[in-house]
Amino acid sequence: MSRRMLAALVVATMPLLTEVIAPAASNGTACANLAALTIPGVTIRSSTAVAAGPFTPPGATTAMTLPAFCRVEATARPTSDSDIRFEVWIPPAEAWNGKLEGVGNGGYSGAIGYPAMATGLRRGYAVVSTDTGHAGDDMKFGQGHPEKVIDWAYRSIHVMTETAKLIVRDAQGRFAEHAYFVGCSSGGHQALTEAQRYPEDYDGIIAGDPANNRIRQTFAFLYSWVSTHTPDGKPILPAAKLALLTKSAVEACDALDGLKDGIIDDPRRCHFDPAKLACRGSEDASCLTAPQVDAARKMYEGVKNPRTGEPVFTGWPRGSEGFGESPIQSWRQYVTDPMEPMRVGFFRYFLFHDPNWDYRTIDIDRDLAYAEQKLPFMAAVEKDLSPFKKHGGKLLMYTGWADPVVPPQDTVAYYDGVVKAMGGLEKTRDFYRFFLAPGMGHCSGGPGPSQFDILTAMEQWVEKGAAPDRIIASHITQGKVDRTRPLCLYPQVARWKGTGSTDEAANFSCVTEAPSTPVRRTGGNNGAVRN
Ligand SMILES: [Ca+2]
Repeated sequence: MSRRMLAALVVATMPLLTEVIAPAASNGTACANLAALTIPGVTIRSSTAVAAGPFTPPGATTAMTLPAFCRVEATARPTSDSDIRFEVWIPPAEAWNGKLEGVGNGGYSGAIGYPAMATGLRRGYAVVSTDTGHAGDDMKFGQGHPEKVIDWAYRSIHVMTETAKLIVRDAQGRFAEHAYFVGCSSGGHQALTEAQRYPEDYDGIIAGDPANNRIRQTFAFLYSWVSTHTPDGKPILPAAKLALLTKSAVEACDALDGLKDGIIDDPRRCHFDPAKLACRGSEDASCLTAPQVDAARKMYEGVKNPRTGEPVFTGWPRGSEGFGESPIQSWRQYVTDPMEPMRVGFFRYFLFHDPNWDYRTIDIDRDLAYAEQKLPFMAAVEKDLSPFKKHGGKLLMYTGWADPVVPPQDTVAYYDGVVKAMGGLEKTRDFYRFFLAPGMGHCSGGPGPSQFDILTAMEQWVEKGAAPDRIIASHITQGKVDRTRPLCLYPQVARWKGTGSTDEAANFSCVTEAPSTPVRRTGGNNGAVRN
């Protein structure tokens, strides 16, 4: 149902509320009275004015400090099996920036994204987030509930967005002037889904490290797990060997970009072979056994169709193996640590409807074809974005070159595919711009600068017509900025100008071709040589 049709229904069913009950500061409806709002298929469970100060969201143990807002809890049931919970937080009229922000989720998370909502609210946005139609990260929710799988895959974000627009309109007495969606990981998948399926939902969409090629990515998780575990399920590559791989890959490839700064600028140019680390005698901390070499090679190479040899999904980039202490900063969290292949529930509960399905029985040729036929909506890979462009929408995408969860090569391939479908780079950049972050992990962290304000870039683009050519990113250690760099408009890359600190963004240019810059040694992240 279109926004106009829904709006007409709301107006028709409650002509008095919006006209008569108006708080002093606006022509909108007082917070408590929003509970009486009637929207087809939606139940408003509560609407409460929350005073400025500490607020502890459901499921959290610590309070966050928030400005005053109107908290609306609602449930949408677009199908009889749907139970899509979402919250809309609305600033008071005088604090509202006139805009709506939808925030994305992570993983198969059945949880409202309160921290992201808080960030938006503090900027003056009305914000909305959903649990995507189920509670918890366990994929069992899909067993026998195909409609809930659809709610997770694309419907919940669309429904929360349409409904939030109406709730905000009622609260403020007018529609938001602009709507933005911001998400990373699964949130990046949701972002691209919105651009592909619902081109009118948002004026600006930010897709970070998007896990949009979801079906093939899930097959890659399974293949990678099998490749990195013994037949009885023991991990072949311990954490220390993952760190050794990163250290060795960076040593081998750091200077390829002309600057020895601890970052592999573009891992596609890095062909470090783990066989270089093969143990000559017995295994020790500085070498890899033959099975470890083989496992690492398979991780880099990616999945191929066993029958045709065609690539199914790219491998993971060199530099992503183990660059940090936490499991998400390495292959551990999604590949080597789990007791079974990550997201094996996709096969058990969504695809084969068999909780006992054994991953050892997979036939990638046969089962991939089946999955893409049965669950095509699980992936957001449509490359013709003409409807979104025609609507005037703007799309900003970013990803980390050292992402150990969603391989950046696949994100690049998607963007290149869109460029082809849309008739070239210029016709794509008009509405869709891509920024790669060298040395950044999955959505954040890593040796490269990974903190940047892309929402401001989006606001400038949508509201002022200023399309971003570069985005300044910071690397922060213990709260202190120790390096800044520009993230360049793809396919441009950042190159040091040859003078000044290599830790300051101003000393870098965004260039299309890498010039033959002399190699400069800086001794890691913190020990840069300054001119
Ligand atoms: Ca480098």
